Amino acid sequence: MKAYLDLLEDVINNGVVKADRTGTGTKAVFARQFRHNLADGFPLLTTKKLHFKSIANELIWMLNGDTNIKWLNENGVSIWDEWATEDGDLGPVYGKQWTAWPTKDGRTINQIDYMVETLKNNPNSRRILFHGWNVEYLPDERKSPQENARIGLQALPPCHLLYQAFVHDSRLSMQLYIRSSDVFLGLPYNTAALALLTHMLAQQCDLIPHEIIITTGDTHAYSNHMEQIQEQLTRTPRSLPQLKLLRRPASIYDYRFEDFELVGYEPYPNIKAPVSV
Ligand code: UFP
Repeated sequence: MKAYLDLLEDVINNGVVKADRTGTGTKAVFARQFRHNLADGFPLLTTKKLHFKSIANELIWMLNGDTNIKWLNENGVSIWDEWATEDGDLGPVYGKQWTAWPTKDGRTINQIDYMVETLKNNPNSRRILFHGWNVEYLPDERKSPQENARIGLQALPPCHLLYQAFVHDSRLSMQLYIRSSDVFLGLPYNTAALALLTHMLAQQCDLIPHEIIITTGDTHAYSNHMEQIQEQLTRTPRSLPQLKLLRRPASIYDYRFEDFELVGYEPYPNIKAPVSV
């Protein structure tokens, strides 16, 4: 994951000082891209320990179209808690747009079904993608996340927006566009989740997982993450773990955390850093 550490250095060295919504302040560069070949291992950072269970369960939750934190909490994931209403609701966030995008005549469209079907039946298509940025449901920025969720808007607008697949020689590559990327806390999660989704889609569609490419828009390091980033840059990456899929579930919606085994994940200790809400 040298590409990731290079990106951290890029943001630190070339970032402009930029105020942001949270009031914390950032150093930011605009528009970056990095790629990783999944044949080289599963891209879970080794230079600090990541909680793979949160990453996997959040992805399973999104694929199931769930937008309430109850199931996440029951499965040991608390990353969405600050944004939910007292009932645990987040409004029509990722999972809703991915699997039940509402239409003007009251139907819903499952973009994940479309993705799987097209990968199986028309892998040369240049239209194999799904999108989370449904402008009708973006939050009203004058309201709190909870107020937005209560009136049927998203508690948070999506950060990872647009997922596109490319198939050649039965090898599946995936590109993800992230409009706003917190390089220290968010990006390692987003990278591992994209890799996991690529493995799952490949398994379901009899393809070989190949490359993942992440393209970021506002690519930033928060001013209160600088020491943590310097610490991380002193660490030499170790060899990446391998991901094993222990079962072939009936569909992309039927994975459980127990279906994944990470072999050889030996990271440095986690580095704590404050989240700007
Ligand atoms: N963020 C990520 N990745 C995510 C996610 C959030 O990096 O998957 F959900 C970060 C980016 C930014 C903040 O620092 O969360 C969102 O704030 P804003 O909506 O103002 O871009």
